[in-house]
Amino acid sequence: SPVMASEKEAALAATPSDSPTIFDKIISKEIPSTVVYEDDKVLAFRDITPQGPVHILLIPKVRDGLTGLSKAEERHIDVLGRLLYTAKLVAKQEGLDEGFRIVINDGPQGCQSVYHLHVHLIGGRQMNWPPG
Ligand code: IU
Repeated sequence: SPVMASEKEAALAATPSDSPTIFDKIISKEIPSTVVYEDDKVLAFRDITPQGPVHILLIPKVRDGLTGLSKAEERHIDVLGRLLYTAKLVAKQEGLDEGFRIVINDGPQGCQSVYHLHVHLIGGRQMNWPPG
């Protein structure tokens, strides 16, 4: 893929689609990543462009149409709950006892660049509000 100056540029260049994404290769370990948690349903690994001392992505191992949160259906409710609960476990594991930020970007305006639903867990520094 082309080198992008920013995550926003990457998001605006991304085409929302059901095509395979780089996360499939991360799940299959074809592309190495630093895995911090894994079970039969969820994989959590360190983001390659961390936005804080801790920046982890949590993804469903099977996408099942869940390209983004806006595509969620009732059948996804269990995995959606599992992703958030796992984020809490990983936050504890990472020692984020003072707090953390959970983000789900959706679509071009939400700055989504990879169309396989993912939950960002960011922590280890003071966050700001509103987000950019
Ligand atoms: P977004 O919410 O779609 O913008 O998040 C995609 C994230 O995936 C972003 O933070 C990237 O840094 C991250 N990422 C990654 O960790 N490894 C990769 O090979 C690619 C993107 I491409």
